[in-house]
Amino acid sequence: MSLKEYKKKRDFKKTAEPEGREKSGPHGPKLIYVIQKHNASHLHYDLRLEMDGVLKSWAVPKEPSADPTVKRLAVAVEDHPLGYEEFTGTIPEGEYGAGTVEIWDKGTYQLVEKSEKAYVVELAGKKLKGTFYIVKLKPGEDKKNWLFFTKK
Ligand SMILES: [Mn+2]
Repeated sequence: MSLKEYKKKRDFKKTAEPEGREKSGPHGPKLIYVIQKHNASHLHYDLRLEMDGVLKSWAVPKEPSADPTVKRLAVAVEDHPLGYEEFTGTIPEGEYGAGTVEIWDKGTYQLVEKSEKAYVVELAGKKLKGTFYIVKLKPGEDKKNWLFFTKK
């Protein structure tokens, strides 16, 4: 887990996004869960889960769903710093991710299971609640594509 890629992509003199610090310990007694609606060149939803001192992140091209018949593609992106869960506003034109960011859902979560190819989490948000799965589409390959869904 590292913020190197996050920092490399951004000019903190131009964007109001948090510069962030590497942290080793947990942020608080409960792990952070957030989904930010990011209206950039393509509208998407950024799913972020606190893990090992950073926010592990996936970009979900379509609105996440509490409907167990709906599975969403979730593309792994760079780790974001703790504190990013509070960020809303506009990333200026010409900067990485230019566009608006708002909170779509926010809360805490519990990690139920974690492996190379899947995370099982218990989300306690306002829109999404209960057991959700983030499953790698092609286990074994270095692919960024995961699926994000719940079950009955
Ligand atoms: Mn984004």
